[in-house]
Amino acid sequence: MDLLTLLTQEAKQAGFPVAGAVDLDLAFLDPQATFQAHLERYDAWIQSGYAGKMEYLIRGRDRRADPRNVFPQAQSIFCVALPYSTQPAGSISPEQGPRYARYLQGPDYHLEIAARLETLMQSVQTSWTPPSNSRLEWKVCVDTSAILERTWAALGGLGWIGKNTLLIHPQYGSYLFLAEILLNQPTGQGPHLLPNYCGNCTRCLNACPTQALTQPGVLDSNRCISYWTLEKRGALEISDLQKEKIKTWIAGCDLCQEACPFNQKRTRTETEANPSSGTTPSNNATLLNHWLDLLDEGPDAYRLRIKNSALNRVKPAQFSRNLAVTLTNTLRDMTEMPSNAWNELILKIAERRDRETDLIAKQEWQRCLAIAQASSTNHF
Ligand code: B12
Ligand code: SF4
Ligand code: SF4
Repeated sequence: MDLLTLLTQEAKQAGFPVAGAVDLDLAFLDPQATFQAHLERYDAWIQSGYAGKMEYLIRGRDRRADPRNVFPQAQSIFCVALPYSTQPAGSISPEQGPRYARYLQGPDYHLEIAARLETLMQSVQTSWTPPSNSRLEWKVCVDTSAILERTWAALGGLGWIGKNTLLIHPQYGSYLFLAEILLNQPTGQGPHLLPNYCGNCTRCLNACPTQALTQPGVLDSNRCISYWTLEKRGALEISDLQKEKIKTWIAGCDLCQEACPFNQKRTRTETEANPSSGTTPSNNATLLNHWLDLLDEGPDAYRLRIKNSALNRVKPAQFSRNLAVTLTNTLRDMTEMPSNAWNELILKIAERRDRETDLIAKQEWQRCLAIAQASSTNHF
């Protein structure tokens, strides 16, 4: 069996229903120059300042320009996609608690996917004989390597890049994790793009509350809720009006994906066929979703809670800041709350502000307290 067929078969068995490969020299010599066009887009994006404070994207530019700068022996790249749960995470009711991005459900995907791909490669190594005088070598990348993951996935035929900038598979939609195996062997496969099925649709652009999608396929991170809540450390450096747009998204944002018809299609298929999803579904113990429980939680308890979750990217002070902002955003809507519940909430917010040691988060708690006091008086 040839290497690509074996890899694809093993990937399916390991739970990756979508996979494909590209040889690097075929991609670089492609007369359509698709890879070069993607790289130009990347450079233009960085030049526009759309990376915000994500300096690692600027630092890693040259590694992104050629995967051989990440793994010198690389001759091909095998790309996989793992669908994650389409079920909303956290609390759907703003009065009750915050929302989390869907991808945060279940264990940390970086570790889980890397472990699965390493096991897959051990199995491939035992059953595939490389050409004489060579041995199979590889490097597994999951999100954190300086690789243009969506570009390679698109070149490998896993999906197209939508107007929301995400890789979309016609059947699985965009609720997907992407990962790659850099291989020191060729697969014989050149770039093979899927058609772009976005057509005249602009639902994602319309659904984005902050106009972060400045034009189809271009995202300004400085305006993106996902960037603010997951990546931006310290002060948010945005206006109060922009803070209000965060609503109850405490970590990540799925609005430009919820709007996408290709994700709704998958949700429907799942309800009909109920196939097992790629990762473990919602776990409320990890994605704590009640305002009062969250108000009581200290930094150590937070660290323990998110230890095995991808939420560990969000540090305790950052999470505390996000909690203050999202709770503030719901206070004016808590019209039905009885006066004793308001008193309890205000007391807890004041205690949280007093306990907070991070200055930025403390400022957000002070703002939260002031708005809680004002909102409670309006209701009585
Ligand atoms: C930085 C980053 C972010 C930033 C910036 C997002 C962005 N759109 O670039 C922020 C923090 C905002 C973010 C948010 C999210 N992210 Co993110 N992020 C990344 C990361 C680390 C790098 C992305 C990057 O290089 N951006 C640079 C810009 C220039 O990329 P771009 O606009 O998409 O354009 C590139 C290509 O898509 C292509 N291209 C796009 N359109 C077109 C059109 C044409 C004509 C051409 C020729 C080329 C082209 O050219 C560019 C060069 O590669 C990747 C992992 C990785 N190593 O790649 C994950 C990754 C993109 N993120 C992911 C996820 C899940 C998310 C969120 C959904 C999380 C959430 N729920 O909050 C959101 C989605 C927001 C959104 N609409 O993009 C997944 C996406 C999976 C998928 N189906 O595509 C990735 C791949 C991680 C992973 N391994 O699974 N993310
Ligand atoms: S993740 Fe949210 S804020 Fe960012 S582009 Fe999508 S809808 Fe807009
Ligand atoms: S919402 Fe419409 S335009 Fe946006 S990515 Fe999905 S299909 Fe494309």
